[in-house]
Formats: sequence, C-alpha cells, structure tokens
Amino acid sequence: MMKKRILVLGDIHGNLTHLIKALDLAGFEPGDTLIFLGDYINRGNESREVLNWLLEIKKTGEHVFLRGNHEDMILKLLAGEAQHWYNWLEYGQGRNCMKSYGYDPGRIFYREEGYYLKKNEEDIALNGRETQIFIRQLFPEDHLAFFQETMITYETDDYFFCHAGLESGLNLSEQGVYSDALILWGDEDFLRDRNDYGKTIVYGHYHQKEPVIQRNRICLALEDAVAVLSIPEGIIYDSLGRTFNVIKAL
Ligand SMILES: [Mn+2]
Repeated sequence: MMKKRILVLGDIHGNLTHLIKALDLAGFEPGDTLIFLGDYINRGNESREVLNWLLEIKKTGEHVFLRGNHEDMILKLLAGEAQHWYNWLEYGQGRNCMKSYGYDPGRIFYREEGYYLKKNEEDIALNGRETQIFIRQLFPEDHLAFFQETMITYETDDYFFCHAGLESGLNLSEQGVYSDALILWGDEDFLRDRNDYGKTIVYGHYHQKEPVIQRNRICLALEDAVAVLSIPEGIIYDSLGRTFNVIKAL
C-alpha cells in the first residue's frame, strides 16, 4: 500500500480559487491528510466561500486546522475585546471579509476613540457588548465554531506545524503551553533562530514571493497565491503553477 500523503497548506486569506488550484496542482486525492496553517479569512474576496469549503472538507477525513492571527482576531472580538477592531479592519482588511458575508462595510466607521456602526438612524459605539453581538450576527454559528476548534500547534515525527513560528528558546513540547501570542502573531527572535529543534518547523504568516526553505524551517505564506507542501515527497506546489524542491534545497 502506498504511504498516505500529507499536504500542508499555507495562508489562504479568502482566496478559494487559489486554494483549489494549488490542491489540484499538488494532485490532492481523497485519503490525503490536509494540514492547514491558518489565516483562512480576510484580504481576499472569498472568506465565506473558503469557510464553507473547509467545513465540507472537514467531514471527509482527519484533517488538521491550525489557528492563524486572523482567526485569533475574530475570536478576540467574539470575546468582546473591542480593541481588536483596528487590527481586523485596518491591518487585516476585514472589510473584504464582511463583504463576503453580505455586510456593507461602509456602515462601520472610526470616530475619535473607537469604531461605530450605523444602524438605522443611530450611530452605535462598538463597545465589548455590541462587538460580540455584531460578530455573532455576521458569522454563521458553524463558522464561529470552526474558528474556535482550530489548534495552535500540530506535529508529526519529522515536522512541527504552527502559524507564525515558535517561541524561541522553548522546546517543541512547550510551544503554546504558556502563551499562544508569538505562535499566532510571530516574533523577530524566531526569524533569526537557526536552532535545530529536531523537526522541521513549517509555518506561514510571513508572506513572500516564494516559499522560504532553510535548514530548520519552511515558510509557506505567499503573496497573492497559496502554497502546498507535499510530504513525504518534499515538493512545494503553488497556485501559480510553480514547484519548489524542499529536499534539494536543504
Ligand atoms: Mn497571513
């Protein structure tokens, strides 16, 4: 019997077309295990479509869905942490996400100390309570449950998977135990870290023109494209039709 393949997917960011193209080019077949590195939403125009697709694929196998900082923002807003509005709207391009869920993002605006929502004739301050109400109304329940069920890290015998990298100086077994902040949002120390952790770290978050392949790490976050790492072959396929040989590069 052929050994089961693992396909690892970098950041998707509301881009269903590129997600499907990358999987097609990687030769995805039922039976392959998919590991997603997080950042499913925002930026692109198809956040809702990506989520619907993920919920379908989740039913078909033992796939792994990690959390990215973009899902973290939604969960924080859902918890009533209104200070994350700025991150979501201005840094995360959350207005594109809202639009895909059928909401007119022009109704949310900034005024002096925070964000407001135009509701009928009223301007409603998006405080903690109103933020929770808004997020619960914007996203279907099963989409919010999907965000909540995402994992922070995952590992196999040879690889360690996370969204934005490690908390430098901690063993792999301690990653995410004390805090998930650096794993979800990234850290300069990790970018300089050339330690051998005993496994190859596979992460996303830092979007670049090409995947980064170094001795202890592989970064799969691309600008305007989706990358798929095929294990055990060690080939990265992307939605632009390119391939990168991991084994040769190492
Ligand atoms: Mn990202």
